[in-house]
Amino acid sequence: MAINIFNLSILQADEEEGSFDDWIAHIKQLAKEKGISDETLSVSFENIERIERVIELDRKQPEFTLTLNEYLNNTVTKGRMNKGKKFYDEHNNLLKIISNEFKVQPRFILALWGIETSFGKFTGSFNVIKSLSTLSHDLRRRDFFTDELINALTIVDQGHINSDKMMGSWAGAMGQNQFMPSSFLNYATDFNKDNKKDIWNTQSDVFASTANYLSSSGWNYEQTWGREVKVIKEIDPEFVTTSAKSIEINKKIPEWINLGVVNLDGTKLPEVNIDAYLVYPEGDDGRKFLVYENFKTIMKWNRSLFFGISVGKLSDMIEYY
Ligand SMILES: [Ca+2]
Repeated sequence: MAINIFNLSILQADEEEGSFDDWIAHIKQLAKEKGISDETLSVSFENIERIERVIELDRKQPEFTLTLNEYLNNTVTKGRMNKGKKFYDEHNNLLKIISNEFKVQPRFILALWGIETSFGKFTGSFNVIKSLSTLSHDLRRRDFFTDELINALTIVDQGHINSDKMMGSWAGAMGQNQFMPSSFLNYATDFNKDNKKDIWNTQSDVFASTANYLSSSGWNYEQTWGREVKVIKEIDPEFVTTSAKSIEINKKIPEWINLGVVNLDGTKLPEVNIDAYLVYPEGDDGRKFLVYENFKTIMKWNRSLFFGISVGKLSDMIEYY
């Protein structure tokens, strides 16, 4: 999924939810004003209902309690590596063409596909119009989910998918690369030229959409994501990135070498003059990573250091192990 939506905000005391039916009437009016057709609205809201399970899932966020190692054990598995390699073979020609066109290495397209949906296996079982209607009615992040609901209706209106086939996660992340509707509108790509951007069932559209997201977000084809490192000298804590927010303190790799950063096996880092960030996702005592600009691009997809590291690690395993 392309964003974190886990900021528990305090609800305004004077705000009230109002009835779900009134809310949907309001959404329809809003969508109409945005130019969405009556037909799309009547079909999309034909069987509309509030899904309580969506609210339940919104209120509990299991990822928070995992350590990095637990997180990686769940996301970067041998099974995923093997599947990634198998799909790399199977789709080799297509991946080469897309990789060349968008300037993104295939292993990152595969890794995101693997992490997001286990290579298209688990794409979510919620109707996106229903889950976004539920979340936009709820007060916790009403504005955000209202925008995404209007975006979802726009996608239906453009004819890319029927509303009853528009499936995704409880939070509205859709298809094999779990794009939120806003990401879909910005980055989804009709690679097989059938006039539908289909991230649910068309493999070339899925790969090209992921590649387009990365390349439009600043991907550098000449570089990789980063690496796990050791730090053998005392280092100024000011230089260290410990949360997704502060990933701004960059130095060139040769400077990091002087500051005592080495490969995990103790060998010297390559003396390449590129920007890098020293990341301690779990503080001083945890694992340490030196990451490059592409890591920041992966974090535009999902602003979590754990997520970025898992994508990077899986991409390495698919290509090199
Ligand atoms: Ca297509």
